[in-house]
Amino acid sequence: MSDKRQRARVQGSWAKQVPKHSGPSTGAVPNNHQPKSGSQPPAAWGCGPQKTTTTFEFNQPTKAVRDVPPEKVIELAGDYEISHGPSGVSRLQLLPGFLPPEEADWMFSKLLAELPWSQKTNFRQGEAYDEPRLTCWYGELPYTYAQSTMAANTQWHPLLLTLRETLKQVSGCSFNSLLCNLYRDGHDSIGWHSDDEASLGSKPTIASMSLGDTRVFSLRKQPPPEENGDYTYVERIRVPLSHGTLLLMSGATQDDWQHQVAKEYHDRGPRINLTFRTIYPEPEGHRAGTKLRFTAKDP
Ligand SMILES: O=C(O)CCC(=O)C(=O)O
Repeated sequence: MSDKRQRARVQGSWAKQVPKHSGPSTGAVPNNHQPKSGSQPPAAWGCGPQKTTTTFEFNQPTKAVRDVPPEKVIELAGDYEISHGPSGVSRLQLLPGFLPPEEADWMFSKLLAELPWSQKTNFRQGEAYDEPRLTCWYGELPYTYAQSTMAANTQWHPLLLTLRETLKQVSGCSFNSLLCNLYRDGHDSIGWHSDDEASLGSKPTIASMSLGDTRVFSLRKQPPPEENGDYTYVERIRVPLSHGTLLLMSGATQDDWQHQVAKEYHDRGPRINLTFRTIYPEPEGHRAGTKLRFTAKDP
């Protein structure tokens, strides 16, 4: 029987619906207990109390309400101290238009056509997966990350040697190696990580040159230990990297932040990213590709 008919039958007429009380929005729960009365017959008999009382109990929220910090955007040329912490100052330097457009166009098409691009297979918990991008490596030493090694390659493309020299003037760093990434379209990506392998040394400076379509370079702060690896409330920064832009990461950036280039679900053209680094021989007695924080703790 419908609620309306039930009320009509009980009350002998179309009864007014008991108004719903609106309680406080947080921490309040309805308490619809009927008053306990031994002497009153139940309402269903048509002669008991007709009114249903809705009361609310206020339960103090057990956890403080926390706001997710709004994502910051860095898109103008400048030096940015993105955090100060026990590991030191984390720094970004952004130089959009570092290469003039014609030079960037020319370099992009040469490198796209002439570098030895290939797809690397990495490992996670023993499972192999193909990287969702193409890469190539230059340096006198091999480079191991994600449990897979890129062999030493001293056959530098002449254009890359010229660029390396220019970057030395700007950054003061003598980079001895280079990881090149080719994102073929918006579906290619690189997941959250830090460039913090022991072979890159402590507080590395990394010079990252972008050519081709713009992609968003995102950073998220490492959560404090009490968050148990939960990144929900950490600070986030997005940096759009356009054709010809140079980004320098230095100080504690690799200790205190992670970065990624996420997949995009609208059309993106190809993009080349060149990350110049300084690489050192793997510390003695350590497995290649070990993260610095694990190496530092070991005896
Ligand atoms: O493509 C980029 O801008 C980032 C590349 C990167 O994170 C890396 O090579 O470690």
